[in-house]
Amino acid sequence: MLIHKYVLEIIQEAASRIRQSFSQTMEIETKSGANDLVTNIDKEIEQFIVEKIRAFDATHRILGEEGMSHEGFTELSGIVWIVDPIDGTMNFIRQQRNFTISIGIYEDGIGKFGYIYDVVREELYYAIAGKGAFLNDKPLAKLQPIPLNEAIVGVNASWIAKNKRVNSEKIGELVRTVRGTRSYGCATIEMMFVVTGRMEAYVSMRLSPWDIAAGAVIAKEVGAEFSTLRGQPINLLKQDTFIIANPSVHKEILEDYIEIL
Ligand code: 2AM
Ligand code: CA
Repeated sequence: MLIHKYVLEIIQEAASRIRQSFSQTMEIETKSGANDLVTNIDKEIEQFIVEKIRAFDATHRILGEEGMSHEGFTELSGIVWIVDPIDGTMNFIRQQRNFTISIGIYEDGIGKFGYIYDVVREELYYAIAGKGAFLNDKPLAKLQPIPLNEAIVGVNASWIAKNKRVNSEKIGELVRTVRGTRSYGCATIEMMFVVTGRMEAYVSMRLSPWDIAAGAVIAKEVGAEFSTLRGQPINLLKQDTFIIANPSVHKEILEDYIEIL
C-alpha cells in the first residue's frame, strides 16, 4: 500500500533526525504550564513530517501538536493526519528514552492507519484498520481476559495524591486492588503496553487528540477498549480524560474506582 510504505519512510527519517539531536544542545520552552514542554526538535520534526505529507498529497489535512501546519480544526472531514512529532517530551529532554513519534490517519473521522514508533527501543507499532495490528511486522494477538487483582495499571502518582480532577481515595483503592502500577510519562507507550498485554489499563486526566489518535486505531485491532473516564467515546477535536483497557477490566475500573470531580 502506497501510503503505508510512505509513512514508514517518514518515521524512519524522523527517528534518525531525533537520534542525531541527542548530541546537540536543545532549546526548551514551556507551553500551557511549567511541566508542558516543547523543544526546537519537536517543532523541527513536526515541520519535516508536515512537508512530507504535503508532498504526498496537498489535499490531506494535518492536525499536529506543535501547530506547524497552521490549520484550525472544527471538524475532521476528508483525510486528516493527526501527528505528535514527540510524545513524551519531558522524557525526551531528561532521559532520552520513553518517547515516541505518533501518526494517525483518519478519513471522515474514522481511523484508517495508526503508527507509534518507540525510537530508542526501535519498536514500531502499527495497524491498518480491519487488517490487524503489528509490532515490528509481527501480528499482535487479541487481548485475553484477566481479573483486576492480577492486572498492572498505568497511572500517574499525581492522581493518587489529593487533587482537583479525580477522587484520589478511589484511585488509591484501585492501586491497592491491582497487582501493580506503572507510570512511563508517555501516553502512547502506555497505550501500546496495554495493546501488547504488558499491562491491562492506562488512565489519564488530560490527553489531547495527537496523544491518542494513532493508538486508538491500533487498540481497535486487538480489542482493547478506550473511552473518556466518564465512559463516553473519545472526541479527536478536544482535550479530555482517557482510559484504555483490556475489555475484562475497562467497565469495572470506570464504575468502581473512577470518580471525576
Ligand atoms: P507530550 O509529551 O506530547 O506533551 C505525560 O504524562 C503524557 O501526557 C505525555 O504523553 C504528554 O504528551 C501527555 N500530555 C498531554 N497533555 C499534556 C500537558 N498539558 N502537559 C503535559 N503533558 C501532557
Ligand atoms: Ca508532543
